[in-house]
This record gives sequence, structure tokens and C-alpha cells, in this order.
Amino acid sequence: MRIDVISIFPEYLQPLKLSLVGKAIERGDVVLKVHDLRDFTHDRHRTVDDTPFGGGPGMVMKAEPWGQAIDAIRQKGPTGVEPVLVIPTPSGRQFEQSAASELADRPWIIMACGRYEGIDARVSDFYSRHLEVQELSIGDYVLAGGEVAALVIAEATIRLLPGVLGNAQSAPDDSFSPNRPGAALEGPVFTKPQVWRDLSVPEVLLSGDHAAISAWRAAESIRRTAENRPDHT
Ligand code: JEK
Repeated sequence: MRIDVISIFPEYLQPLKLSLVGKAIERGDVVLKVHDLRDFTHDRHRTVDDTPFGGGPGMVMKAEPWGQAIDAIRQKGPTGVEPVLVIPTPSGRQFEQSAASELADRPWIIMACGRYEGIDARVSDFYSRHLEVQELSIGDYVLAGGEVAALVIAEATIRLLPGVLGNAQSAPDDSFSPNRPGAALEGPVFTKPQVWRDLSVPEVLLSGDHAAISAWRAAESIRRTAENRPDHT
């Protein structure tokens, strides 16, 4: 999979070089290119923003640098495959596990990370005529820009790629997982030592009684879901 990220803060995407995602990049399972939007401006001040038509607070990202950047990246990219253009925005469709699964099947993703009050709407409108464009929101809170959302979307997607998760309880199981939206939440987990400070691991987990363990985990799962996600019960 190839991922191109465009941002005025390319350093923001550095965490993708770490851990599981970083290893996927090292192996070549993911080719990640991060681009500085300002490299696609042509004026002395490398301007990327301007005042909003119709008035209102803040600044809006100009369409022109985005068009230059996306066109250049599309031209240089692999031939015969079309990218999906992902635009993180607070007004996007909720990003869910199902969207990560669908993105994981795509050969090429371009992510456009806005700042200020967002990107001139004509960028999304224009590329919608040529590509699949997905405007996505990672949740109901307001970030200062699209970079953190791009990190979230990239990590959730890349961990689903074949071979990226080392262990056997890996990504395909997520579709059956208690953590999928709409299902019960996962219960608590424990490891050694058996007693830490004054706290013991629940006795049932040491019993070797697999039916009892399953029943206990199911009950914990239901209890937590009612407590933390009453909307899922
Ligand atoms: C991309 C710029 C900052 C901040 C205007 C919006 C209602 C008006 C833009 N889940 C998510 N939260 N935030 C983002 C996100 C934020 C972004 C950009 C994504 C580009 N910003 C910004 C305020 C506003 N307000 C909320 C009141 C617009 C995001 C995702 N994905």
C-alpha cells in the first residue's frame, strides 16, 4: 500500500515511523511519503491561507496549493491505480473500523491534512469528479488540524494489512471482536505477578476452568459496556 500525506506540518507525521507501522514501512509493506504543502506554492511567502468569503472567523486554506500538490502526487504515483483521497474534517462521516477495513483494501491513499478553518470546499468537489473522495471525522471533538486524524486513520488502516500484526489474535479477528462498534466492550486483562501491591488477579483466571473463564469474561464485558457505552446495550 502507498500512502501520501500532505500537510503544512510534515513533522507531525513522524510517529508513523515508530512501532508496528514503522516496521511495516521498513519491510516495504507500506510506502509512506509525506509532503509539505508549502512546496506547492509559487509566491514569496509560500501562502496557503486566505480570508473566508462571506466573512467569519479565522482563515481558510486556498484551493490552489492543494490542486498543485494533489495533481503532482497523482502524476508521479503508480500508473494504472487511482488513489482514494481522504480529507479529515470535523464535518466528515464518522471514521469507524469498517472504514479502516475498506481503506486497507486500497492500493493508494492520499491524505489531505488541513489547518485553520479547513480547506476551500472546491478541492473536495473538484477531486470528487476524478477520484473517490472520503471526508472523514475521527470523533466529536475539535482538533487544530487534520494531522492527528491522519495518524489515527493511517494506524487503524495499516495494522489491518496482512503480516503487520505479529501475533495470532490478529486483525481479521477484529471483525468478530468484542471491540467492534455496536458490540460489547472487552473485559480487563492481567499478567504476572499474581499479586501486585495489594491487588490479586481474579481467582477464576487461575482456575484452568475454561468455561468458567469465558463466562466471567462475558459478564465483565457486559458490565463494562453498560457502564462505559450505554448506547451499545
Ligand atoms: C481537519 C482544520 C481545525 C477547527 C470549525 C468545527 C464546529 C466550527 C476546523 N474529529 C475531528 N476534529 N477536528 C478535526 C479536524 C479539524 C481541523 C481540520 C480535521 C482542519 N481543523 C478546525 C474548527 C473548525 N468548527 C466544529 C464549530 C474547523 C477532526 C477530524 N478528522
